[in-house]
Amino acid sequence: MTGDLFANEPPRNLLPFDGEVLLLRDIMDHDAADRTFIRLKSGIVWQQEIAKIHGKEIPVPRLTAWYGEVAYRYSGVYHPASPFPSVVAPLRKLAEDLSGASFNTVLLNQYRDGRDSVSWHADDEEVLGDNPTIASLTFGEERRFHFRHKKSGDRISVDLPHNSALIMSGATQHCWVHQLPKTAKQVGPRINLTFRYTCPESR
Ligand SMILES: O=C(O)CCC(=O)C(=O)O
Ligand SMILES: [Mn+2]
Repeated sequence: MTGDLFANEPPRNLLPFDGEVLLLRDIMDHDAADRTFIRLKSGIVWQQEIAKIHGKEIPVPRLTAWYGEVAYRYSGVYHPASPFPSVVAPLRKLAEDLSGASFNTVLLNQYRDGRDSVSWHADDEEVLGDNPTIASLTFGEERRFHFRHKKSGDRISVDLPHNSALIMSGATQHCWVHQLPKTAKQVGPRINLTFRYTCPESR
C-alpha cells in the first residue's frame, strides 16, 4: 500500500533531530475523504470542554471528542472506555497501516474557524509510554502546524492539508512541543484525529 502511495515522493523526516515527523498526503480516495469530513462533522457528538485557569472557567477554543478501548483522564476530565464510532473505526485501521503502530484511543478536535486553536504542548503523558507513535489525521481546511524544540528553541512549520496524516514518533513528544495557532485568515472548519496507544495498566 505505502509503495503505491509514495512511489513518486517518499515522505522525509520534517524534524532536523530528536524525533521523526512524516507528512503523508492523499491518504484515501478524494471522494472518500470529503465524505469522511462530512460524516465526522455531523455524526460525532462534539463537546465544548471548559478549562479552569487561575480559578476562572474558560471554554477550550475548539470542540473535542474522545473514544477508546481503555479509560483515560485528560486535563482532569475522566473519559470512560467508549467504542470507536463507525466513521472512526476504519480511520484507526488506516492510521495503523500508515504508521505500523497499534492504537487503542483517539482524541478528535474540531477547529470551527480561525479563532479555534491548540496551544503549545507535547503529548508526553506517562500513560502514552516512552517515545509514543501518534498518527494525526486531518480533514477539512488546511491549517499551519508548528513544532518548537524544548531546549534549542528551533522551530519547524508545516501546512496540514485535507486528507493527510502526520506521523510523529521516536523522541518527538519528549524533545519538541507543538501547536496549531489561531489565524486571521477566513478559514472553514478542520477536523483532526490523533490516534494514540494508551497503556491500560496506568488507569
Ligand atoms: O489539530 C492538530 O493537528 C493537533 C492536535 C493535537 O496536537 C492534540 O490533540 O494533541
Ligand atoms: Mn498534541
